[in-house]
This record gives sequence, C-alpha cells and structure tokens, in this order.
Amino acid sequence: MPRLEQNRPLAWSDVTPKALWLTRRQWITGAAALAATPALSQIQAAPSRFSTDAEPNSFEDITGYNNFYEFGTGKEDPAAYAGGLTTDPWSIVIDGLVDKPGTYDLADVMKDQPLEERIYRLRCVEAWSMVVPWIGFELAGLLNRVGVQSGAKFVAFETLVRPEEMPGQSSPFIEWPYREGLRLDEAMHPLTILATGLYGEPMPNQNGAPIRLVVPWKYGFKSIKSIVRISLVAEMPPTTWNMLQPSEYGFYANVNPTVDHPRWSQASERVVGSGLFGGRQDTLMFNGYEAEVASLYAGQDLTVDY
Ligand SMILES: Nc1nc2c(c(=O)[nH]1)N[C@H]1C(S)=C(S)[C@@H](COP(=O)(O)O)O[C@H]1N2
Ligand SMILES: [Mo]
Repeated sequence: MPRLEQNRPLAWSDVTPKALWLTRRQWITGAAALAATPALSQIQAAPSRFSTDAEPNSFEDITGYNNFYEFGTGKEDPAAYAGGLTTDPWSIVIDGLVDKPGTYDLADVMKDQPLEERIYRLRCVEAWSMVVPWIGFELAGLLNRVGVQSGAKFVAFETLVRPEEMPGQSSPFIEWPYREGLRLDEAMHPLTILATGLYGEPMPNQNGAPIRLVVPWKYGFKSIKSIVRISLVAEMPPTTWNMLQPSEYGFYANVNPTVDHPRWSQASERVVGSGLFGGRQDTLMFNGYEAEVASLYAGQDLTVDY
C-alpha cells in the first residue's frame, strides 16, 4: 500500500467496516451494530469495474487542495475553514416530479444503497486533476427508490446555505446556494454516484461532507458538495457556473480536450502532487469514459453543448 505513508491508523483499502458509517457520530456509537449487519457484504472490497487503475493522490492532496467557494476562493481555504461545518444532523429535501417527495434524514437517503469504492479522476475545469478513492453509491439507486415521474427530464441539486458556518457565503460573488444539474439520463448512469466518504473515511468537510455528487466524465464543478436538495424537474435547471459566465461554463461540462475553455486549453492537465513543476498529461475525452458515456450525447454537437 505505497500510498498510505501518512501514518494513518488503517489502510485505505480497508474499506469494508469503515465505509459503513452514516455520520461520524453514528459510526462511533453504532460501529458494533453496523459491523453485524448484512449490508457489510454489499460493499465491494475490490475496485469497481468503473474505477481507474491510476494511483490515487495522497490524502493530504485530496483534503488540502480544494474548490469549495462556500469557504473561500483559495485552494487552501476549505481545509482551513470547513472544520466548523455541522454535518450531523443532515437532511435532504427531495422534491419535484417524484412519487415520494419529502425531507429525508441522511441515514434514510443511504438506506439500502450499496456502498462501494470508486477510484475516479477528478478533472477540474481549471486544467488540473487528481485521483480520489471515493466511497459512495449510485444516484440511480436513490432516484429509483423515490420514484421518478415521467415528466422529469433533469435533476437539480443545491448545497447548504449557512453563512454562519460558511464564511465564503458572505461574498455575493456567487448567488447562493451553489447549484448544479444533470440531465436525467446522466443522473441515472451507473458512473454517477453520491459519495459519503473517501480513502475509507467519512467525507472530510472540505470535500463536501456529508454527501456530495461525483460525475467522473464531467468537469469537477458539476460534482456539487454538501447537498441539501435534489429536485426532479422538467426543464434544464440554472447552474452556478453557467449563471456566472455562460460563455465559459456550459450546462453539460463534459471533459473534452477538443473544446477549449475561452481562456485556456483543455487538451492537457496538471497532475496535482506530481512534483514541483507539476506533471502534465493529456486529457482524455470524457475523462476516459468515452466508451461508457459517448452514446448519451449521440446527435449532439459538443462544441455547442459544451
Ligand atoms: N457546493 C460546492 N460544490 C463544489 C464546489 C463549490 O465551490 N461549492 N466546487 C466544485 C469544483 S470547481 C470542483 S473542481 C470540485 C472539487 O472537489 P474536491 O475539492 O473534493 O477535489 O468540487 C465542486 N463542487
Ligand atoms: Mo473545478
């Protein structure tokens, strides 16, 4: 386990018992009970067939170099300021065109959803990337449970608004809440997960505790953190970066080395943590998932639907 040099108590691959928490408190108080539940057997110890075999970044990189504007615009702001965020209790409103709308406690959101490790490369639109061993479950599992009605075409997500604990929200730069959206077929794709942890640990606050989206074939900004609302809607929903600068950030935001951002190339990426001068590598179409997702966009011009 070469990547576990940081003197941590458990190997990251030791996800089986550690992955099952709902929150830190529930993990601590409920560890014994959880360890006895059959749900344990639902976790895949082996990497998912969707995982990259690239070496994950260190825990320090993943938790020390973040984008989470609710805590500031600097890459080190989330690590510095997210510690004060209260993530327990946590509930998510699920509403819109669903059979079972409601306010669901996090434990209820996660109920019966099989957790597994997914090692995905996060490709930020700013042309850097890292590899993260997430713990999560497929969004489709939750959507199927709440019952998507036939008129629903998109899924809209919102992050918590709590300026007392999120100092970045005192800046009006973004019209809070941070919001994101997916087309329904994108949301239902098995690559799309809600992640509740990483490296076999509960989700660190700076990475979007207690639950965040991860859509590995899209630029990182689609992967909205600290979700409090999921709405099934008929129309393409407004999304934060698209609202800020639509010419630079489209709704689709698929990783695409052939469509440059207006201010920089997307053909290659800086690999975070790979040395002083930064290793670079070519960016892959759909971040390496072309075989899995290209068919979702058949007939679309990706220079128009960027
Ligand atoms: N609520 C919220 N979610 C967010 C962001 C944010 O500022 N606020 N930043 C996005 C961007 S630009 C990226 S690249 C990823 C970064 O995820 P990470 O910090 O876990 O690597 O989170 C995304 N999710
Ligand atoms: Mo990003």
